[in-house]
Amino acid sequence: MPDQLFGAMRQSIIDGAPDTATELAQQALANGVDPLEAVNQGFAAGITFAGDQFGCGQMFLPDLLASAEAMKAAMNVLEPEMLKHGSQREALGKVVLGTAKGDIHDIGKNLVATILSASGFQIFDLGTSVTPEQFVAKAKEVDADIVGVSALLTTTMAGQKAVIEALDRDGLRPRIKAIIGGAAVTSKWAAEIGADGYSRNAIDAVELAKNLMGKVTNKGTVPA
Ligand code: B12
Repeated sequence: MPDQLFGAMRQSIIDGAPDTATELAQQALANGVDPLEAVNQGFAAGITFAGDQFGCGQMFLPDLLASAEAMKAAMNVLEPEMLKHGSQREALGKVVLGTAKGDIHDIGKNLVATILSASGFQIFDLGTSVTPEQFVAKAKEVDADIVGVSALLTTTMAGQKAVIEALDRDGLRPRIKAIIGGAAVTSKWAAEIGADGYSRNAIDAVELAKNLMGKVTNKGTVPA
């Protein structure tokens, strides 16, 4: 039964059918399916397939937009449920999140925000196309522990580097840790730009953030 449901979820995204995606997400919750599993095994598989089709010219932008709309519709049902499942309410740390300048992809970044929040982090989400100056200003304003920058385009990955450089310029690192992610990003790129961490998905982002917090419990005394 879940396999069939996951298959239908995947297809609803490929078809760009938000109403069906909404119904399937609701059905999953009613049947006790873990919302994260519904995303990973169902809906995200659909958006990845659509992206691959787009990448090789088999799908055009309006269809990809329709797929993204369907994905958003499913996430609107599932994300509040993931937040409810978050048992830990003690604040583990403050995370400023956003998508790099020039980049409007936010589905993955929103998922990271939801899972981190459900795991006990306080999230300050700056949205999409965020400049390095905006990241720095928010990090200072809220006394952030971690700044996370998402980038889905090879052209906007440079924005991740710019945020790290801006944090360094203001002397905010190493106290504030910079983490990056997004489909185009690799651990090699993370190392190259001196990021404090990288993760391939939202679940690993939680481990990453927790590990980094372990290292920064005594603010200001962490060696470079
Ligand atoms: C959906 C989508 C869109 C939607 C975005 C809707 C939205 N609100 O986000 C729309 C249709 C608007 C769109 C537009 C464009 N897109 Co687009 N899009 C995608 C697609 C299909 C899926 C992305 C997605 O949501 N994945 C699902 C989520 C759950 O996964 P994720 O984003 O990877 O996030 C996970 C991890 O990466 C990680 N993560 C993400 N962020 C962060 C941050 C931190 C700090 C951490 C730790 C972890 C982390 O955790 C997340 C959750 O597990 C990808 C293909 C792909 N395979 O990625 C193309 C893709 C990224 N797009 C692409 C392109 C080219 C474009 C356009 C330029 C197309 C155009 N000609 O206009 C525009 C860009 C506009 C802009 N300026 O940003 C290319 C990029 C090529 C490249 N290498 O540069 C891709 C790869 C498609 C392709 N195969 O060609 N797109």
